[in-house]
Amino acid sequence: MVAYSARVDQQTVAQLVLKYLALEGATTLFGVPGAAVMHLLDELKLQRDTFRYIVCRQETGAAYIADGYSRATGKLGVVVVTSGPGATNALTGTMNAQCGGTSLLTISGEIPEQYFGMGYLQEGVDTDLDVNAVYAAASRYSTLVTSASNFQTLFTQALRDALSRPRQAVHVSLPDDVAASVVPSVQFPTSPANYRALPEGAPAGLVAQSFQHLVAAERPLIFVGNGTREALRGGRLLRFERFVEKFAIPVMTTPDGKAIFPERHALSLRNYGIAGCEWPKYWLNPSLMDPKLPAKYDALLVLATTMGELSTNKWDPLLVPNGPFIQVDLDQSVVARAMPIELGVVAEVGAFIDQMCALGEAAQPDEKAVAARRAFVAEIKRKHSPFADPAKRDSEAKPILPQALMKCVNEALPRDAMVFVDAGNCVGWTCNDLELDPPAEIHMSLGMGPMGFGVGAAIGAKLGAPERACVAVVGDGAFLMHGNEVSTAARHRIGAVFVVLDDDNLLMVNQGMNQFFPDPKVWREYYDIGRPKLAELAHALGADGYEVHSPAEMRRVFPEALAKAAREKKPQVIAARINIDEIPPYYPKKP
Ligand SMILES: Cc1ncc(C[n+]2csc(CCOP(=O)(O)OP(=O)(O)O)c2C)c(N)n1
Repeated sequence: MVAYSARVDQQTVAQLVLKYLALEGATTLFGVPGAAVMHLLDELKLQRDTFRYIVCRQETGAAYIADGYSRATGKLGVVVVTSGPGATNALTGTMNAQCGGTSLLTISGEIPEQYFGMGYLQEGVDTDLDVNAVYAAASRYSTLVTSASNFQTLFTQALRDALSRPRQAVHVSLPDDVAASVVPSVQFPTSPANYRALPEGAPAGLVAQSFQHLVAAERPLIFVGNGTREALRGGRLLRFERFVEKFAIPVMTTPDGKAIFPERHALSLRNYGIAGCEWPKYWLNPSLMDPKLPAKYDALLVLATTMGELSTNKWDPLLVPNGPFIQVDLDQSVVARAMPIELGVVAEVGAFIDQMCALGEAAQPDEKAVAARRAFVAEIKRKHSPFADPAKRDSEAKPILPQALMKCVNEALPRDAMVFVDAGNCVGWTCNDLELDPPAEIHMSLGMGPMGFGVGAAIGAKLGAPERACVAVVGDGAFLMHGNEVSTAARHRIGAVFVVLDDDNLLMVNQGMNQFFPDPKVWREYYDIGRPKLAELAHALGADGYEVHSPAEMRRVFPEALAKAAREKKPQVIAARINIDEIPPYYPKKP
């Protein structure tokens, strides 16, 4: 008989927690310790040959670090924090992981149950704060484990939800006395397959219908979202490339999905949406290329994007084709959420792509149509730069134009680098001015866009993938918000690299307010941040710090920092003084 579980005797709940995490391969945990989680912390210490508990500087940062770790490794990100303020601090990072599609488990300790409601320090159950309710409103699943007897049911539910597809964030509140309680005997699973399963299929009939729509169109387009990232890592990408080449179907991505499809591929229209590439609009509206051509393309296949504001240019009607609009997603709640479609397909996107490629391999394209499409995409690229302002990318001006800074970053990035983008103008500049191909990856968090995400995520990713260069592109304001985690990186010899857009301002908001309520001088002074010395701050936190003022300096310093990060496993912070007058292409150009 096959054993689905084995008997385990005399384990504490804390030991069982770690047994489950070991089963999931989740042996690196992040957080800030505290009293309400002490039995779990003690168990982590006792099992320190197996488990690594990375003590971070603040719990939100810990959750961003766990998020980056999960993105780089594919494993569950785990955050362990104390009750009360520890739990609430971790909330932003946890809800951001939910919104960004990362598997994240936040375990917050809770005070012993016998003291519920009595005014115990940092209680989060029966007083002003209800931690479980707070997390229930901000993540996929939140639970309070009230006894050893319900621990297994509740904890495996958390794992099932966190590691589902799409990936999600969950929370478990664990009172310290429950963590310490001994379970005389339980049946323990032998593999995660004993308590969770993943969706694998795609409905063949609907894939065939989608394929027919696509190949029958004159000007079809595929729109790739961040939800395809895992499916298109590795071998399947090559097959997908052959498919689009055979039928000459151009591919654009969302900003979060940037570079999942190689941006230098002949059929890549790069990223659409916020500060996107210049190319997609000419495909969406061919009459921009030639007034005799139609003002609309005629078929859209959307693969695994939630079609949020920044991915769709606020649901631009231009995105709606004059023909079939097909949306594929595993999460049926986002299919047709904000834009009506013709055909919705609930499917695992990898299976969908496999089946579509198989249909393509067996089919014969209309060679004339294929040649015409190929020529049209090539013409778009010949006539138009992908960048909003290509000359500025080449500028040697001082202070550095952000476009030129991105070019310097681009040129020195190793081919398998991972770039993490924070919230601020770093979004606009990376979206518009970086060009990347797999295996390089660029990660954003544009559902929530919290400041500090990129700082933490680059650290977690570097810990998870030490052989890859992990680079955060971040504003000075966000760096001040969560840059203390550089100290975590220094303490644990994590050589992440931080490129800080040093403009002495909360510039995205300054420029945004000025766009809607023009008053340039006042906004600039209002959101000025007092010229902090970021390179010195970096030194103080245990990193190497650099200040660069020109592209020439950046071309020298950035490769040096990358090399030092790899060689010495020491975080590197480059404060790049940029020109504050440059505005990313967020806003339509004034005529
Ligand atoms: C946690 C959080 N608070 C506030 C905001 C709103 N916000 C978006 S961008 C931005 C300015 C960021 O400043 P900085 O990091 O210096 O980047 P810059 O815009 O100057 O490039 C702010 C305050 C946010 N996204 N996240």
